[in-house]
Amino acid sequence: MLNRRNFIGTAAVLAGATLISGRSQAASIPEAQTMASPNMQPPLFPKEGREYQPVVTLNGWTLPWRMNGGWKEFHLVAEPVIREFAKGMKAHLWGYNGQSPGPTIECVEGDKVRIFVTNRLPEHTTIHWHGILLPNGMDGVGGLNQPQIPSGKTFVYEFVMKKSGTFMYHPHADEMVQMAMGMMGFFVVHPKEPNLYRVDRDFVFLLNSYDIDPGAYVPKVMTMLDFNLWTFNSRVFPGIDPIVVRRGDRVRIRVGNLSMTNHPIHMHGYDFAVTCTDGGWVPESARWPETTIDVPVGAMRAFEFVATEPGDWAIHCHKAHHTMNAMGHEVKTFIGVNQRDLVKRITKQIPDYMAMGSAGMAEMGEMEMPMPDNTLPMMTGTGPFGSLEMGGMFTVVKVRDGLARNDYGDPGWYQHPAGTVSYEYKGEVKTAPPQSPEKKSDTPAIELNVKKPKGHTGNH
Ligand SMILES: [Cu+2]
Repeated sequence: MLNRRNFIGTAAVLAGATLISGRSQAASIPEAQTMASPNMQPPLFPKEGREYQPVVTLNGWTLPWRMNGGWKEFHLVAEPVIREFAKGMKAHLWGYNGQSPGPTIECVEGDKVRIFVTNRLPEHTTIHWHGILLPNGMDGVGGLNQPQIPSGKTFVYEFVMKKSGTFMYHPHADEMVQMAMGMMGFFVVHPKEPNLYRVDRDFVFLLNSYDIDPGAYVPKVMTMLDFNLWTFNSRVFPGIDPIVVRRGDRVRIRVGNLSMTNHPIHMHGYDFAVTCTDGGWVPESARWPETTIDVPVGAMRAFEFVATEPGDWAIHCHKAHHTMNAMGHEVKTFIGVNQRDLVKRITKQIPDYMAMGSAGMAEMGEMEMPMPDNTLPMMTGTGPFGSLEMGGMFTVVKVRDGLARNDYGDPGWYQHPAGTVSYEYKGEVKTAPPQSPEKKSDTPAIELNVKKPKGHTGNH
């Protein structure tokens, strides 16, 4: 008998059948793909479905998919991974499909997407699809929208891409631990109309930070502020891929921040327009110019420019500590201190003691010190003119003439045209005597008319 309750139930099932028909198709699962290399993989051009210019993930890759009865099917595997941060240092992280961050997921506005998530972590997890408009039960907050995915189980997420844009994915289960361990990825949805917002080169990377003691392999998950490794896609300079651009190309760079502090990302050589946030595309009339874009915590910012100026242009976080690798923040500042006498006395007690930083710390960029296994120098990297004295969130936008379309291979260092590099002045250097307000000058000195109160002692 069809009572009201049954009827509503049947209707709901029928409605579900037209919109989300998954269950029987979801009985077969695409084989999970994994990536063994931390190197940038070529963009994944779609073999079927709507056409788009695929993104390139710095030191990353894009998750392959298959079509199944009108659904684009992906298979993510949450699992422990070993990620190389740069040559000489590996970290034991949690990630997806062999790497951390996980592979970039790409699809098209209007696509019906089915994502299988297999949990191979030692504890439960979920995935939240940051910024994507979807049914509440697909939002991935463990305990609120779904039960957590237990170890060894696979859950299925199904939703229709309502809009194009730049989104992210990460767990919403034991979040503090799982995100500190590196679980995150990019989710790019291309516009249905392939020429809308089209660019020639489209780069993505995530900002994250880790606290890994020199010689250790596992990040300290309780750290809230004092991280020692600041990463683009869980890589540090000089391990980060250059952003290789053909001169004249229109370029988009999408930067997501799933770390615990903001990162002002500064690019040299250009001004750029901010064109997209994780909330959507910025209307053309509302785009604004910047040379630094602050990427807030839990947000994405995309910017675009036309690569008219050839060269090797730095791109980096503008917080100076974020372009350093592992260091102790307890190191004392010795600038201007003559440490010679001090060193004599200390070496009596500690023979290996080394005085550091009397004239700044640039010398550390070149110093070859014995280091514990599995760590990186605080500042490192060599360019065509010597030590770069950088680490962490730093890489180079390499704009070159004559690259092939979609060629992202490193072209080497920029060859400067003759007479275009800063050079040493060989003449005599003179210094004018310091100006002082007591001296009569053309411009009258401003008099400060401050009356001292009676009995004022000068100190409070
Ligand atoms: Cu930063």
